[in-house]
Amino acid sequence: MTVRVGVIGAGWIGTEHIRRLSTTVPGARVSAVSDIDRERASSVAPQGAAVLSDSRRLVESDEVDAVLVASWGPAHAEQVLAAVAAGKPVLCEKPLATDPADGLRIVEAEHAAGRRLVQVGFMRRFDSGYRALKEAVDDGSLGTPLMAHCAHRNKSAQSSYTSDMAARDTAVHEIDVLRWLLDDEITTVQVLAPRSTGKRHPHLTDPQFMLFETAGGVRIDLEVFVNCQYGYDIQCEIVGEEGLVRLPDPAAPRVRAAGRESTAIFADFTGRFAAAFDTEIREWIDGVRAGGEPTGPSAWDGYAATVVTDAAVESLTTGGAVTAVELKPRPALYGGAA
Ligand code: ISE
Repeated sequence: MTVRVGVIGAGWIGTEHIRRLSTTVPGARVSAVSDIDRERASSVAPQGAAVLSDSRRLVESDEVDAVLVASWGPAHAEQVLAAVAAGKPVLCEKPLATDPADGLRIVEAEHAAGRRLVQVGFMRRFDSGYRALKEAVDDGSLGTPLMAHCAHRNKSAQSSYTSDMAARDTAVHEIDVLRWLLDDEITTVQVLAPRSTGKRHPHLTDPQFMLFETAGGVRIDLEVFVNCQYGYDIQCEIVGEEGLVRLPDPAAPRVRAAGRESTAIFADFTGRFAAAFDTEIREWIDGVRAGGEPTGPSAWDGYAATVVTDAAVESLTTGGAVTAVELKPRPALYGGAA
């Protein structure tokens, strides 16, 4: 069976996923593309794919078996809810929702449907390095995890990047991947602002230093620095009672020339996580073809990440810690007791 995928959103990530689905992921093809800018949708749609400006018509089309949401973040929740209502598997680029209440509506819609249909595009869970960290944490070789030390560094941020995006658009990846690595929920958040870099746009607080604590007592520190200048650099170290595991830097050749040795550093996430995106989309399609429920990040993970990023923005705004990050009871559909 070839999965006919409808892609909502013809921006950069939507175009990238259209390329993946059309060239590198077996068992899928793009049967429809929608964008509010119909011309943009038409410019990236594969030959033979329907071109629409109305995402709801795409979701309801008989030519669409599964939906990939890659539109503007605030539009995600309604588009995901439409896919759930249509009973169609949906992969939604982060964020699942820009408001925790909308994330909860999606959780409740899946709960009512009695099955998972939603997967959220936290692609780091598909990165080979993070999967190796998960194995080391799960096999007990570190002992009980105690701390995590992380850094999320971007080379530079555009003028449209705002201080709250450090949590909502950037740190959200660590928030999800650490919940997954530790199998734990984040209950406390504090955001501190070191001296700002002179390399930032004036409106931006950059870098930001984020401190988290989990329900199980693990302490996490995360440096978010989106104007680091030297490259795209992601670091993660989990420290346990008996050992630690560190995210490997991507393999890169060591060049010796002119009396120096150097290795290249990726410029942005598109190169650093290209393989993770490929794996994420390939495994999603494999799951849809098998007729099973999605196994990647769930609507609950998307909801939880939105609650925590809201708390981080609140802490940045007030300057204080948010010590009671509260989630609704986790439904059984997502491994909870509710
Ligand atoms: C971007 O949206 C991403 O998702 C990248 O992974 C992250 O590194 C970057 O800071 C975000 O703006």
